Amino acid sequence: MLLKTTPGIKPSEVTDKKLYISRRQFISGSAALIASGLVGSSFLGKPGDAPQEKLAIAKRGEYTISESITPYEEATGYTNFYEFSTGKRSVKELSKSLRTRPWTLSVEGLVEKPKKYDIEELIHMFPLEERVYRWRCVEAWSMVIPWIGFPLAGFIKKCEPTSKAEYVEFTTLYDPEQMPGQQTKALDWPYIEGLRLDEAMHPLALVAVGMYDEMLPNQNGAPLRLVIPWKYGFKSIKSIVRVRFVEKMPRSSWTKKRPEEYGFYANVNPNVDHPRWSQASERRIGEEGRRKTLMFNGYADQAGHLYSGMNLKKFY
Ligand SMILES: Nc1nc2c(c(=O)[nH]1)N[C@H]1C(S)=C(S)[C@@H](COP(=O)(O)O)O[C@H]1N2
Ligand SMILES: [Mo]
Repeated sequence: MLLKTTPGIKPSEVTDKKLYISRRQFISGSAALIASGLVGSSFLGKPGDAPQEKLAIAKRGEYTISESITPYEEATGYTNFYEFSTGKRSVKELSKSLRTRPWTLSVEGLVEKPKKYDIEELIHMFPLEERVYRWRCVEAWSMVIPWIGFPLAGFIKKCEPTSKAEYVEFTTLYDPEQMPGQQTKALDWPYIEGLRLDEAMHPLALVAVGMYDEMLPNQNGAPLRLVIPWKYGFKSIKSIVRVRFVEKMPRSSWTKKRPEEYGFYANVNPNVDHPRWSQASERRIGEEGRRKTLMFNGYADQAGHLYSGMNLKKFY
């Protein structure tokens, strides 16, 4: 049932990585940074062009796929983060000044172990693995991104949800001074997302703290965000400050905004059109033409069983 493990890195990926590393070395003027592990936080959350700190990765995750990786510049330059802007190419610049240290993640609700976690504690709590995942936005573009993080399931186990907990709700930082998009009515703030507890416990669900060997850049959701690869991108909430275990299905920001367009489940599904466009195909960023969208974004063998017996046209 598991995805095939990639035995090595493809030559195309190696080229991409070398390219961006040498570019970054050039910017920083320091090769030492490249060699540094998970130490020293002087660069973290620092505004300006400070390069991202490298992350020490414990292992390559078993769920990694072997498709060509999207160029770093696209994955970090074409981002959705409405707290900063609805313009995908504007977020990178506008999010530079977001302070990601100190950062606290609060665990609340139906759990035996409610707790406020400091981000440093969280990052060091589990071995970090790299997982190359297909990434699909509801707007019909896709990427392939090497995320770095730890399984959400392991973290949830630590929280010890009670038997009453059916769903997990996630909340993004609310700070309109730092996040100018929150001064607009683009969405109902703060950004909220949710998962059924069994979805959240699925081994593919990742808490990402990095990508492409580095700490997460602000525009991609620093210091920690979800990555749920079988769902549309909007389920993968960025810059999380609160995890709450609840009995009832959380009302996410997107389902509040347009319930007829964005459902709670948001599983990638080529057979269910978005009211304003088809979901049958996608544009892979960096490629010519379009490709057919795969059921559950290609993760049907792994995650499909979570929805057996459900009408996926009704529960979109
Ligand atoms: N807090 C927050 N999380 C968010 C968003 C957002 O606007 N705010 N956008 C979502 C959408 S629509 C997508 S496609 C992905 C994009 O992630 P990426 O920019 O890292 O590729 O983040 C999701 N998480
Ligand atoms: Mo999206």
